[in-house]
Amino acid sequence: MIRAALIVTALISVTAAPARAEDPAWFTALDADASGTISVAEMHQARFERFKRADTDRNGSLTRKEVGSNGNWVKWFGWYDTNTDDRISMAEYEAKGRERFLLMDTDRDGRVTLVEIHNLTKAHAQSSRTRPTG
Ligand SMILES: [Ca+2]
Ligand SMILES: [Ca+2]
Ligand SMILES: [Ca+2]
Repeated sequence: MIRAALIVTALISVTAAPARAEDPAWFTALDADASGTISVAEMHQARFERFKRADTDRNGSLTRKEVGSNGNWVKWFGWYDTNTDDRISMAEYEAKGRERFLLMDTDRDGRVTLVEIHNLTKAHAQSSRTRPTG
């Protein structure tokens, strides 16, 4: 679970623009209906569009060449590519997206709020400070 929190925090930090801490730009960008929560559908839509933009040859998978110099993709390429065939398929991308959403949706109501993200970040900060063994 600590490892999961680490992944989420790392993903948040690479996605996040240096906006106001209480209202990050990436959150408002994802929150299409400005409800203050991100639903699975909103998350899915945003992620799908990002994938489509990167998939320049439109074959439904991303190669290292396609992700090119995009730092976030390059950094997380191996994490997304679960079957290590050196390409990220839509299915792999979706699976990781769901995994990430579930990690952030701590009360499992199908929506991610800023409070949940803040609690997660705080929990991570605390676990780093106390340096648990194992
Ligand atoms: Ca492609
Ligand atoms: Ca793959
Ligand atoms: Ca929730």
